[in-house]
Amino acid sequence: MIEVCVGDITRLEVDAIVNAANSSLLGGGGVDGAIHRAAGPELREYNRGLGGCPTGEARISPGFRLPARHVISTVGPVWRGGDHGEPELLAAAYRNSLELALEHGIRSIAFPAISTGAYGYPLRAATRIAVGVMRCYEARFECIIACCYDETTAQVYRQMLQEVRECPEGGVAPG
Ligand code: AR6
Repeated sequence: MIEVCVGDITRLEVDAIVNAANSSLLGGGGVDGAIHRAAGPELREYNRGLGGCPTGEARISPGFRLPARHVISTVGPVWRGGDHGEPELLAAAYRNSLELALEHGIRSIAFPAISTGAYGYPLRAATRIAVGVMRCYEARFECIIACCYDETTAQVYRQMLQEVRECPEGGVAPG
């Protein structure tokens, strides 16, 4: 099941929340800042030992003071016009987060709209990729939540879930 919710991802009681991090994994603005504030300084300390994360990959940490049991940090691409491998890297960020979750027995997981804030990825194009990958993993989780910070983003997700109803060829929906 894929669910769309509107609100603050740091409040969700799920097995894992995903962080739209930067490659340092040491915190930043946006959802990354919110997650580090809510998890406490232990998250930064723990992540220091992970030694960073390249774009498209994912790393796991405990949730510390969060209601979520784990934080999966992934790094989405910075939008540079669309012909610098952005779609593949964004799909990889979602896919690698979900694969890591499966390895750790995670059954419920919530994602923010990765790369669509400070990293500038156009919302509709990013959402098509997010939903495409989520469809491919849907059956292996109890629940995959698209946690949108605003209603506009949630509307785009709801519409995309109607358009992309199953796992697309190659994991990334065309267009
Ligand atoms: N809960 C859910 N979604 C949120 C929250 C929240 N508490 N706060 C913001 N969002 P962004 P990016 C939404 O900029 O584009 C950081 O500095 C936000 O409205 O957080 O991947 C990192 O350190 C938007 O829809 O992430 C990196 O340097 C979405 O989360 C860089 O920003 C993603 O926006 C990553 O940029």
